[in-house]
Amino acid sequence: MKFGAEMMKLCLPLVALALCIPLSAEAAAAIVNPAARHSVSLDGKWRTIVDPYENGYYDYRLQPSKDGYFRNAKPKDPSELIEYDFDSSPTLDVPGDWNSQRENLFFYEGTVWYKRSFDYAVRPGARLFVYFGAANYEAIVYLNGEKLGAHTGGFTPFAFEVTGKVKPKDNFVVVKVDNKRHRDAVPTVNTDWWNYGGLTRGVSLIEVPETYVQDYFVQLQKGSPGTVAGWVKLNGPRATQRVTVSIPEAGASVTVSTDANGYAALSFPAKLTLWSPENPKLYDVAIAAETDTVHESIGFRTIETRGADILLNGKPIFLRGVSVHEEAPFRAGRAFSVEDARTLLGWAKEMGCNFVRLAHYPHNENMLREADRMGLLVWSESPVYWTIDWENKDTFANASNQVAESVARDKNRASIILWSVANETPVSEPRTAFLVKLVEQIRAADPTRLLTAAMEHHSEGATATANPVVINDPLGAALDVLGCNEYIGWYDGMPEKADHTTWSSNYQKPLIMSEFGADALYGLHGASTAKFTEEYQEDVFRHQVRMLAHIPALRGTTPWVLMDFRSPRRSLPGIQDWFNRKGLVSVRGEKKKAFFVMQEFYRSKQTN
Ligand code: GCB
Repeated sequence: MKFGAEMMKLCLPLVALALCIPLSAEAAAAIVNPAARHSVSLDGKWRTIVDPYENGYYDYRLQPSKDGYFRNAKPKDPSELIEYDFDSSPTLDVPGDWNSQRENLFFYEGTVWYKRSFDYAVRPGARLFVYFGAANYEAIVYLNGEKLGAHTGGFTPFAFEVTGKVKPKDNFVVVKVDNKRHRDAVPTVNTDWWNYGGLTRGVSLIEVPETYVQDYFVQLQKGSPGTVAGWVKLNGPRATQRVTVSIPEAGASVTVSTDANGYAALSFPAKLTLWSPENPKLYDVAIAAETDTVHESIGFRTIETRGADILLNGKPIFLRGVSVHEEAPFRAGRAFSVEDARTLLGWAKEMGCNFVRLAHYPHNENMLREADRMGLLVWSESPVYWTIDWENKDTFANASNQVAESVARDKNRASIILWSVANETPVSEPRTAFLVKLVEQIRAADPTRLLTAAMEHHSEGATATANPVVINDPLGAALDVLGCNEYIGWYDGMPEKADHTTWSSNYQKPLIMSEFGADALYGLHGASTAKFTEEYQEDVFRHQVRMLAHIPALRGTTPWVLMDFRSPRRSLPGIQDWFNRKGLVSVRGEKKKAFFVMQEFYRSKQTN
């Protein structure tokens, strides 16, 4: 697809739909690249009230109350009855999930109210936003007792404008965070990971000029290593301005004029050192409008497919990957920090990876920024997992909004080469229609990257000595790269079954084996036939790599999973203790035997 001016005209309404206009009317457009803005962190200790009956939201007739906890009320005299008090309530750390911070919240799913006070003098003529990296799952945000808006979806950022609402002294922001699971939500009620609730990523106040650079897309035009293409979008009363986008180190720049909507497409030639795992070169890119300038470190690379090949910067590449959950190393809980990201991605590099699959939802921004710096290619995934309510329009709108927010946040990350729309969704017409719509939405918003999904496989007529598997999921027709999860040797027979399994595909497309693996408790040793031992897991991996080596279209592997992670589905005492143990590394960073099988396999693949 050509990403020129014509293309821009065609896809502008879709881009606007996908990137600029949030579906939740109450949520302001998120601010991209928050780290580059003038901001004040609201991270730290927030006062919290646990509210399982939502007593602070509904009255006793279950009607929304005018005097909910968001008022942060105090008795004016001792005769006044107020049955809550933030300032004498316990605190929780933000960012952070509540489950791993307080023992009695370990299994808690419901509402927790968060409150934090602050002073802030907005500079004259500036605008102020309160920005949330993520809140799982539903958040209603109030400032000084008034509702600002609401947001749904646990893994993407959102912001509300508070210009004119913030006083120089004594403001309070209250957030009702609710992580109850719902059948029609995204994800739905059933997942194999912990439903960590809370303000799981950072919160900040972000100040911008009255007309500011709201968003921009600056990447190489698809298949054109010498052309930077994209767009810029201003927000504010001075919509029409001249905007210069430059890459000073490369001596390349372009000046464009934004239209009445603050929008301008851009395209300019540039001689750039291309970003790759071997040389993750990032350039300082300046987006300079007349009223605002933003800088960002951006890498430039191309990604395409040709038949069953994946071409990075025009050259075939094998994706030596691993799947990763957003689980914090050493402490367990939702990961969020730069250190968490460096540790997890560092282990992946040690295994020999040039690629990570960030499953099963958009990870925190630090993971993507570090992947950009460390030279790891990324598969970024939507939380459309297992049995979503495919025929429900609201469910689609919710998934579509979460995907739009994820693409909006990360579209300038060189590391991301694949957007994945779903994981292991059962084939049906409504499901395929739902996912194809998501694929089309992402292609319109980001024509530069490849689309994939982790699909299931089905064997066609297995016998004791032959197990022919055909990849024939109809979704494959809409994707660029096929992802396939299989558990031969764990849920599906014994490890040896891999020896007589053969793979074929209805599509002439690259295949990534996006999951395979087995549980093992680090330090549990025994026979290679005994489940949960390191030896069993190692044996599964040995048989797997032999099988994988014979799949003609295989262009990548992301075994399940880098590190053990918490899951309420995994209760086995003494072994699982609420952890999925398929990690190649324990939560303490101890490497299991299978880690070294993958390391050896990746050494053999290290030709690129
Ligand atoms: C899968 C899922 C993944 C699970 C894994 C398992 O197929 O995609 O989310 O955690 O299997 O361990 O069963």
